[in-house]
Amino acid sequence: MPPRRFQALFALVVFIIVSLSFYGPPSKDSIPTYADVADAVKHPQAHVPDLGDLPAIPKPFGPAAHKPPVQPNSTTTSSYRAIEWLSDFKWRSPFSSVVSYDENRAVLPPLRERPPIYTYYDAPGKQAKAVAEAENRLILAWRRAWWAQGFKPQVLSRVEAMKHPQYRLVQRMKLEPKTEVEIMRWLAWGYMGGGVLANWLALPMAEWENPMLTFLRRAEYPKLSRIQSLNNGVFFGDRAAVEAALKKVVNSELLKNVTANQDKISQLARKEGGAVVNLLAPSDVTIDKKANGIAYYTAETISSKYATVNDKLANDTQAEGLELLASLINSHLHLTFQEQHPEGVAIAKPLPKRTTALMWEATQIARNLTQCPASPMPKSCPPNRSKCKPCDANKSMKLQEFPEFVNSTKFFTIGTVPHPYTMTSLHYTRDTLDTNFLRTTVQSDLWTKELTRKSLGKEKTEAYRVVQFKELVAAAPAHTLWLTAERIVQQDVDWILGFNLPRVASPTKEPSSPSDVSQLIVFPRPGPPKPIKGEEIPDEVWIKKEEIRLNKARDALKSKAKGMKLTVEAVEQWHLSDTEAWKFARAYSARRRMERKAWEEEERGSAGSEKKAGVRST
Ligand SMILES: *[C@@H]1O[C@H](CO)[C@@H](O)[C@H](O)[C@H]1NC(C)=O
Ligand SMILES: *[C@@H]1O[C@H](CO)[C@@H](O)[C@H](O)[C@H]1NC(C)=O
Ligand SMILES: *[C@@H]1O[C@H](CO)[C@@H](O)[C@H](O)[C@H]1NC(C)=O
Ligand SMILES: *[C@@H]1O[C@H](CO)[C@@H](O)[C@H](O)[C@H]1NC(C)=O
Ligand SMILES: *[C@@H]1O[C@H](CO)[C@@H](O)[C@H](O)[C@H]1NC(C)=O
Ligand SMILES: *[C@@H]1O[C@H](CO)[C@@H](O)[C@H](O)[C@H]1NC(C)=O
Ligand SMILES: CC(=O)N[C@H]1CO[C@H](CO)[C@@H](O)[C@@H]1O
Repeated sequence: MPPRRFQALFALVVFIIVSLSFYGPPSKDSIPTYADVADAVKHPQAHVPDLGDLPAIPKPFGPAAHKPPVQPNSTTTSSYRAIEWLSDFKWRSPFSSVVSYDENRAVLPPLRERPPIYTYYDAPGKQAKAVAEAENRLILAWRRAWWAQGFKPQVLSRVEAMKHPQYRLVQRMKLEPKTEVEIMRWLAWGYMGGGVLANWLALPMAEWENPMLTFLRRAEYPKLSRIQSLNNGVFFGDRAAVEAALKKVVNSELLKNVTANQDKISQLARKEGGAVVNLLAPSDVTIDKKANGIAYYTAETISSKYATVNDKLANDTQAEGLELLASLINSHLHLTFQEQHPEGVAIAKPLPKRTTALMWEATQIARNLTQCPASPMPKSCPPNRSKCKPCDANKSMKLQEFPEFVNSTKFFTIGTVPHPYTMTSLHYTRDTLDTNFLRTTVQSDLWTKELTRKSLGKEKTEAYRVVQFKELVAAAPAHTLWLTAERIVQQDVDWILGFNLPRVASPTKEPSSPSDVSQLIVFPRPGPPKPIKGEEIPDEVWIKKEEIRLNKARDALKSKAKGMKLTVEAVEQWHLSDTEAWKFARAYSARRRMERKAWEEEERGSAGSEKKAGVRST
């Protein structure tokens, strides 16, 4: 090793060479003087040049900085550009890139924890295919309704029960089938570690804030409980509570000699709460009284209230009966939604003059949403709300267009968030945009400004508007639905709402049946909404032109050509808030879609998956 002072000298020489080669010959005053060098040689520690503080040396190889680590599953492809997001508590910042350090990455609120809710379905060995499929569709409806209410539904079967340590013991008891299924159900539940256990005919039918649903969403159930008047429809309790109960049941006196106690056991099984609850002491199971949020379609309820369905179920037309039941349940879910929005559906259509084509998809959804649901008994009410207001086709839910967002939860608002390129191109009727045109003519952030003009007032800043918009998109319960203009198919709507939108309508103005033998009654589809006050119904020719322009804008956004990319970038820079709103809405729905897809994948093998219900073939 050369002595210290030589190291310092060597470093100094390297420094000079590096500087020379990157910055050319030095100016006079940056050359070290004789005194500097002599000083450096005398006191080497003080003068070792700190290469880290040099002005950024151009690095010809590799990127200048590392990208911050990316959260798993936070990217998805789209035909425009990758949709990327970061889930973070700082999502209320007006501009995502400040938090995510990435122009394209939107900052979303952390995903809401979904408490699991379980149901038990043990498919009988021999079953007609039509019946099995119909049952799967009912379970699918159950899953969808609970998913929309913020839960993570999971369908259990004997497979989970078999993994419970007590399974063999119970199986050897040779109980009668009904009692055995009830205990198996509990074993499967215990194996999953407690939580909420529901029958697959018990569905949430209430507003998001309903006390029962809110309570269940909190996922804290220290005491084993059942819900009053729901029989064995819904139980909740944590792992310890469920395991303790199971232990007591398995060791109960009556089960010691099943043959001797057959009659007593089957009597207990018929009592309110089911076999397990009645094998326990009354003090072991708390009874919760906040029952009205859950509709339970028991056999007794169906036979007493829904005769049309019951007739079909009772005779050898079971598959048909189950289909009718699925329609009935779907209609009740839809009805509950309609009742929660007494002012009807609002379409937020800022800048209404040239955005009719843009709003097409939103209008389709809004029309189907205001249609009366298809049902075998249109006048019937859900079992937990005997005083509902059935849908009346003569006075169906209101459907209106507004040029701005109306801030009221009495409306359900549907909007379409356009990319600023799309919006600018439509609003200024220009097929191509350039920077010059932007600077001279285009008003920035038109869309967010117009959308919130009334609800937030004129004097608020752009940043404030964007944050309020983000709050709307991410709100729970959501009273709004935001589509993005550039996505053409909207597959997830049913999962967001929790029921199937009507896809069939009566061809005439009167209710009718899809066929002569069908018991189902379908209703006419509401027409498009009246135009906004002061606006005229645009000509077909105009709408056609808008459509063409919309497609051109979609192509422009997809374009890989450099010039086009620069233009799109310039437009985004010009409309910072509109771009942010678009990025946020797009990433929010992409993440929601991904969350659901991942869950569907997990549930693929279980009853009630989209695959088993024949809804989607893959
Ligand atoms: C169960 O009860 C029956 C009838 O009382 C009796 O014959 C049988 O021995 C009992 N079995 C056991 C295992 O105790
Ligand atoms: C089903 O059977 C009941 C009697 O068991 C009968 O009254 C009813 O009309 C039947 N329904 C149908 C659709 O066949
Ligand atoms: C709806 O209106 C039509 C005629 O306009 C009438 O025949 C029908 O009874 C009405 N339906 C209801 C449910 O009031
Ligand atoms: C809607 O109203 C609430 C409460 O009055 C307010 O906090 C929120 O900013 C409003 N949102 C919009 C987008 O106008
Ligand atoms: C709305 O209903 C019509 C038929 O009435 C159907 O063709 C269309 O696919 C439905 N749209 C949605 C989004 O459900
Ligand atoms: C990411 O997605 C894959 C497949 O959908 C899933 O298996 C994995 O658990 C996910 N990772 C996280 C951290 O969510
Ligand atoms: C008002 C009303 O009908 N409430 C019912 C809701 O559902 C439960 C269980 O089915 C009934 O016990 C309530 O009477």
